[in-house]
Amino acid sequence: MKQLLNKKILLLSILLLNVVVTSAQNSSEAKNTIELKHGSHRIGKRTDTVMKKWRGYGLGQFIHWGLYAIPGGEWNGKTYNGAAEWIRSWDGMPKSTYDSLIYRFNPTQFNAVAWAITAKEMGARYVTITTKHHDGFCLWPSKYTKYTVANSPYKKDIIGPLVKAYNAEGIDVILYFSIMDWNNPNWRYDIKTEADSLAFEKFKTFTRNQLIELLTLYPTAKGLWFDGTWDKAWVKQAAFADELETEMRKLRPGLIIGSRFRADEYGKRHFDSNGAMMGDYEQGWERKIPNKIDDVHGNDWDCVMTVPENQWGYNKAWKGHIKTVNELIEMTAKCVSLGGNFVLNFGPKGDGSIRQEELDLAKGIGSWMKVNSEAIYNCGYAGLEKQDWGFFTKNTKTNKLYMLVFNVPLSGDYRVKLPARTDIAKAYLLTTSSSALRTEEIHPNEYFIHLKNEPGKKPFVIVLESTSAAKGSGNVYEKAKT
Ligand code: JFZ
Repeated sequence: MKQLLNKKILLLSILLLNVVVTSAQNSSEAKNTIELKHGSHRIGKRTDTVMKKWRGYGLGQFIHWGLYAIPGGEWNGKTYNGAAEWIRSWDGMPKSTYDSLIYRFNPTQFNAVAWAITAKEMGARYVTITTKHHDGFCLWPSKYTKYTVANSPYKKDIIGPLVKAYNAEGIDVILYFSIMDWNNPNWRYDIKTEADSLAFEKFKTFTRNQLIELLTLYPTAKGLWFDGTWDKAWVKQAAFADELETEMRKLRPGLIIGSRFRADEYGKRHFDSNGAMMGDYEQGWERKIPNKIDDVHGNDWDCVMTVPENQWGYNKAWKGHIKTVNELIEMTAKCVSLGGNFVLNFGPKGDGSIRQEELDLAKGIGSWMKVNSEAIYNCGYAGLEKQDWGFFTKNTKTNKLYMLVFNVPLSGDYRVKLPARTDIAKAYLLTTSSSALRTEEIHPNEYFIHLKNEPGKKPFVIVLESTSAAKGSGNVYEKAKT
């Protein structure tokens, strides 16, 4: 009897162990699970309406604007070879000279409404705006430092009018905020002495005050985009950052915070020591796009992209490859096909105007989006095998399937593999829904869609309507028994 009971207990514990191990693997792909106080606080994706909306944005705009737009990557006739917004870190420009740029900040051409209209016409559904970059200059009149727009010749708030103008166009705003602050005397890269520790405590209070101030002044902001969080001093603040995140979420329920805000108590960033993502979406896709769905580990994510390579702030002399309209549309399609959003960066000039190259790109993307945004907005991963002609997306509300074509096959045959027991009911061009394209079943659940190729200059979309089929169509032979 006792033996039987022991056996039962053993069996039960094996079963339980299995459940624990598989759920840990499913949730975080963790091999070992250790107890964490300041790791991830949520398993799986957020399911609330704010995050669902974020997931469906598809296309966004990033804005990097600050004092660095005035030198635009050049100082005293010399060119800085790094990212324009990092010019203060360059020996070629003395720090005090950089900091005095505040007295030259007077963007007479700045027009918040014009920026918002440009974004709207591009088809962006959210915008991330730098409220304060690493240089510490605040585009809002912060009470907690003198280094703000209020003390520049311009005097006025920039963030408020931008939030208002973008919201008026139906575009949600995310506030970019750099924790690292080169202007604040209490900022430290690391904490090595008692004095460092005292200074950094003050810096933490300052950071908290500014964040609460931003959320209070701009209550419609949907989220915060954190940056400058990689230095040791901040990485050591797991408890403080965790508490601050909780406080901000309490103040603004639904607030969206990416994985780049805080580290866990072992100093692990983005993903905690158990491999679980911290925050609401993965913020590591910077100027790079995942190649396959496994790369995103079931997480929400967005990709932020520059027009030339690694220039966020305004740089007078763009060098190297400049991305084209079609290339940027392809990146948008690729991101959406893998369940992410694509965010294109703009670096307005020191006078507040947007450079012509960026206006042209916005216009070009926008004219494509006007026709094809149905295949981008509220769309995501379609669960189908990737094909050479381009990307599949699927509308999460209507379940409609889209084929976004970037590489036209010379044969005119577009291969599609559907899951078992699904048939194509209808295929048609998004622009001409009334005429169906000819489809041919070539293997069970595998099709060619035939489309006479016309030399086009723009990527285009084929809509697929599928139905579930109880049996095969009977049009193909049985599989060989190998
Ligand atoms: C940061 C900033 O330093 C840069 O100026 C810009 O604002 C950009 C959006 O963010 O740069 C980074 C941050 C993280 C990575 C790369 C560049 N990263 O994780 O690969």
